[in-house]
Amino acid sequence: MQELKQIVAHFDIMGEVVRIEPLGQGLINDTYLVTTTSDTPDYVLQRVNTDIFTDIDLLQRNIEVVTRHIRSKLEAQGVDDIDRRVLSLVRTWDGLTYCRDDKGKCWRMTLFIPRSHTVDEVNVATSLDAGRAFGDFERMLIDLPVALGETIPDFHNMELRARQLADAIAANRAGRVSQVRDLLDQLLRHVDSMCQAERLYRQGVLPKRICHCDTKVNNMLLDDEGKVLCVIDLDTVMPSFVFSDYGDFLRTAANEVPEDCERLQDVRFREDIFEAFTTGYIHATRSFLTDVELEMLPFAIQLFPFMQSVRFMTDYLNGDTYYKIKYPDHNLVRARNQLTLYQQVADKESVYRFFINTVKERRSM
Ligand code: GN1
Ligand code: MG
Repeated sequence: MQELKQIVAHFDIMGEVVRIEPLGQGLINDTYLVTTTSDTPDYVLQRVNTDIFTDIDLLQRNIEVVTRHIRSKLEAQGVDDIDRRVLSLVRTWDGLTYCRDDKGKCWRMTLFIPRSHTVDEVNVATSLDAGRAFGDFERMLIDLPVALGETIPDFHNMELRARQLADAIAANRAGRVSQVRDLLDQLLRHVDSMCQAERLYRQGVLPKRICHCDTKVNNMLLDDEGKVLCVIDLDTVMPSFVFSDYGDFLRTAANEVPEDCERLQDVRFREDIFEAFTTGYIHATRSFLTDVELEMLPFAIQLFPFMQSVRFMTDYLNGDTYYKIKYPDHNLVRARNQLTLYQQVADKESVYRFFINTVKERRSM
């Protein structure tokens, strides 16, 4: 606590720090809630994992540009309560959006949005709201006047993830390859078809847009009534296929169980959540999504559990260097869970497409 207090002292915050405690379940950064005396705002303090986000200046600049743009849109629309609808970065006494501690670690702060919470599960109503929220997020950024950098280059590039898996198999750093042959065979069988989007991009058929790229359920803040206030965790906001946002939300939200549930028989893709999220998302994005993007949304439903399975598997083979784990086989359990989810959605493309077309053609929602 004393060390964390010293870090907070670099930032221009209001009030006296009363308490600092861990917040959330992120797999990458370390996050804390900084509570101050009762009449002043509370804050979120985060240590940025710079092994993963190697260019902190680019990262913070992206977030600054995006939050400023969204804020000005909300102001223009006359939205109430703007401080609860977009993140606010806190500056250091030197006017920067992050600081380095004496060990070289990078820290940043945002205002804690009062009367807000995150959840790990959603219902139909929240999924409809979430579709709108992530769709609106893309829509608000469609006219961003400056180009954003890729905070993790090729983050959702399936060809890259496939190469990383192949490298991990070849290096066999943790000596685990022989134990997971069955799973690897299943993944490798589908890798090529899962790399369709990159091929279409090279042919100029599929665009990239500014996407959130981590549209997990717990990256939305909800108010006391369960309504979405805003989306958070903006580290991966960058140019990508819209599939990133559509597919990643359904990967977590529509899975009946968490991504690390060991009981594979309980993994189930919830069609009610799919329908609700799709309705909200298409409603918010149909003014700009191209026919190819719409046509390929069912592909995105498959791609994200598949890619996540590949990423967890790669980390497992590399000896768990990327994702935080709680026990030795944690990444393997996650990889199996995600592969199971992929298998469930893989042969349902026509069912999903039918629903998507119905929503697209509906006049109002
Ligand atoms: C990571 O840290 P968190 O939980 O928001 C990861 C996502 C994965 C997710 C899997 C930068 O996100 O891409 O989908 O774990 N973020 C990064 O749970 O790799
Ligand atoms: Mg997160």
